[in-house]
Amino acid sequence: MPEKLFIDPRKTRTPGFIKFDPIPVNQYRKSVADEVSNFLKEDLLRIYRDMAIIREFETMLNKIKTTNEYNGIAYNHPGPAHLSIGQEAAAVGMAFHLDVDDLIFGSHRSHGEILAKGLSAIHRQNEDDLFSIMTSYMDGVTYKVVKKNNKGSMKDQAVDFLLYGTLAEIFAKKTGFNKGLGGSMHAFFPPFGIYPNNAIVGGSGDIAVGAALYKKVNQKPGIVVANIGDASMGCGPVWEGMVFSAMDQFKSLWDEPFRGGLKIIFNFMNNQYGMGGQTRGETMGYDMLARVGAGINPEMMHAERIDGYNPLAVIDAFKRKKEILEAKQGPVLLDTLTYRFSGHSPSDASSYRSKDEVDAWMAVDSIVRYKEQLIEAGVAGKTELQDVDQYIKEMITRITGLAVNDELSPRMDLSKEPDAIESMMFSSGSETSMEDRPPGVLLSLEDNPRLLQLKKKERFGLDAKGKPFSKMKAYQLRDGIFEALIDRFYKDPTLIAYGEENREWGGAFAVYRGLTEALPYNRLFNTPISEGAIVGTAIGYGMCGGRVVPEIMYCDFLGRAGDEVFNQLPKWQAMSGNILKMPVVVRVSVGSKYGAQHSQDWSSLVAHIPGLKVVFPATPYDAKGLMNAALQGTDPVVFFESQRIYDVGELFHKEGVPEGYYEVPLGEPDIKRPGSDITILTVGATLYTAIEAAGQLEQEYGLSAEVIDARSLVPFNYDLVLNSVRKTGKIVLVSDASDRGSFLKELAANITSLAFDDLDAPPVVIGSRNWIVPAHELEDEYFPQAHWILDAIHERIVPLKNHAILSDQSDDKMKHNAALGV
Ligand SMILES: Cc1ncc(C[n+]2csc(CCOP(=O)(O)OP(=O)(O)O)c2C)c(N)n1
Ligand SMILES: [Mg+2]
Repeated sequence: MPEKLFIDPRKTRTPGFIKFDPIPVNQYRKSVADEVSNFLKEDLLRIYRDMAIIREFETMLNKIKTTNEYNGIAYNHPGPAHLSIGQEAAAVGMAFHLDVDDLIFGSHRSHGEILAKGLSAIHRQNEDDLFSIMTSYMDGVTYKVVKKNNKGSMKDQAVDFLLYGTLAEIFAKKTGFNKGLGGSMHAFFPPFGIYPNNAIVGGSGDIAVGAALYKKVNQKPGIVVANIGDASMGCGPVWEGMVFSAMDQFKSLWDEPFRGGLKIIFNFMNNQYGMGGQTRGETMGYDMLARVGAGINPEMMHAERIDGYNPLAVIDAFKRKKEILEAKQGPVLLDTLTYRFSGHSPSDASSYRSKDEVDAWMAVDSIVRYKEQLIEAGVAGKTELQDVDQYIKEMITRITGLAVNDELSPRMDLSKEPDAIESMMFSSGSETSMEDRPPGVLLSLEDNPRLLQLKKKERFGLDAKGKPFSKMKAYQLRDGIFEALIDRFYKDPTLIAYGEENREWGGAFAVYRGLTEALPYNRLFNTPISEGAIVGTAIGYGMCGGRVVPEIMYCDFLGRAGDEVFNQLPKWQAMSGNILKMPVVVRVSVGSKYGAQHSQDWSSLVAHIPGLKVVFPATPYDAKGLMNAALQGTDPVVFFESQRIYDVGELFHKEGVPEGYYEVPLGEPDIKRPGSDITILTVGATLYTAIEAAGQLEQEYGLSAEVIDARSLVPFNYDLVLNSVRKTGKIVLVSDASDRGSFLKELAANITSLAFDDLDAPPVVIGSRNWIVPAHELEDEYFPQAHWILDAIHERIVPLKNHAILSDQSDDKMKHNAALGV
């Protein structure tokens, strides 16, 4: 099925010009007096109240950070507090028109946005809904503290609840919105549409796009706003997120009702500084941030610079931009101009800017100016607004008192509950489907051309005489992954898969052949070459409640998705206090033949990161069973697949690969060849190297080797391996990962500790060389070979009679190489 667009050389080679439309800059100049007839009085007052609440909240934190005291309440907060004093109008203006279903994502400086969106959500919800949210969220733990100390209306209590939940979270209290595991830079509260804030600059730039994708694919109401700083414009995830969000296919190839632009606003909270670097005039060259929209799509992302010092200008812009999104014309870029009076953090000496500059912005302080306008327009009197200020001070004082109180607001006691964080690293769910509705498919399963082909294949790879079937005839490892995936696509309507060349191409290495015919674009699509956004959007999609399989074409490209894989995917379940789930299975194909940047096995790097499950199947039976288990779970799984064995048949599971559904549990190694004299534990494709070595050991030296396939790196149940070592007293561990720092060293160290008395010699680890991967023709000198295993056994475990050494596997060689750093 070729692509739909015919690329006509005559048309594409025609001369012309690219034309840009003007990008509006600060076009809204109205004041309260101009708008008084267009707003309810209570709304105009609410704008003031919300800005003043944020100002007082941040002022309180600033005092606590700098003087350890606020209104007579003493407290020491050693953690971070990136304050947004000065930026209140931008936050409140952003939230004013957002519904509860509209989601915001943010940054390290997002307290103001949390409060603004929360206050807007409280305003929009009825008392019953608020009561139900507060009593059910974390079993009402947060609400209990608030309720005791506020006997006011449900809405009043809800405001206390918002302030308290946020502040307790900032102070790392168990009663905070994320049980204190998120803290200042990551606090969030999904029931009010407040999604993760991210301490990695630009981290929300692609995750938020995934949330918008979730809404589009699953037809959920609402838009998504990524509140990110101006300096994040220099970050890869932000660019990748914008490019991904503007893909032509949304408007051209996706079927109704999925067709149309993503409903996302990249709202750059442009306070004109990074930490101290000026984003205009120093660290970037865009002159005006809004200009960048012109580089993304012909609509120029409907980019605009707006005056974030006038809340009415921001409200006006969000109203107009929301309409654009609802008309499916997104994405949108807003350059919301603002300024922070506070330092980057309270310890900031502001050496990078002049006092004159700060004074000039303070002179146009949006809260002071708006207050004057309310009075000038006759909306409120001076004393009425003073009363509001007084009320807010009392409220923040009351909330601060509650949050610093260690009895009412305890911290997690890890000496009494040592497993508290441990138990939150994974959600460990088992969900056949993330939502109950029919899946969108184009074909019945019975008619799928690949499944029909597979019916003719041999599901056990050896014939009656033990001879392997031809590659054409044998059911292959790639078929196992395909069968698991297509099965889940027909069970879980939220499941989507995407990556580079996933559709017509059939996915990397033909794993997805047969899916294009079965699935509409909204469930299987090609992405830009944006590995960061491929994983980052999947994270956003997963945390919103969908199941997703992003694909990384070569393991070597994982580096491009480094932040997403190392910092985002593994952490949000625990950092949310287990509020979020992350049913994301990242398929990573491990290459060979293509040299230094296409052939590395980085499974060890991934296994090092807490919060990820890591599997590496080596047989068709395990590939299907492990993929089924990964897809049934609710945790992030990095699923490694070796290109060298995509076409192997099933050589171990005598009954063949079942046509029906079964799971191979994550974390359970498997004996692939029983033996009694020595154990060989393998990861991934080295299973076959070890089987070859085991054959030679038996034939040439009369040694019986037990070969165990690890199958998973994380989790890992040691029992099977320990039983084997108890029997053999010897173990060799083999994987294609580079030897230095390989995950095998972790396994070896633990086996030494757990089975010390059973071992005749220390475990021996064999990995690839600590080199660049050379050309295919030289690969045998790089990847572990069967004779390396024999040489290592001979040199380091037990001498093999008359053995001729072909490679140097001695301790001396290892020591020599370590000294050289290779
Ligand atoms: C990836 C990354 N690099 C650097 C930092 C350190 N850092 C924290 S905030 C910040 C400046 C961010 O500026 P901007 O995005 O404009 O947001 P603002 O602080 O102005 O709100 C930097 C460099 C970080 N947290 N993450
Ligand atoms: Mg900034």
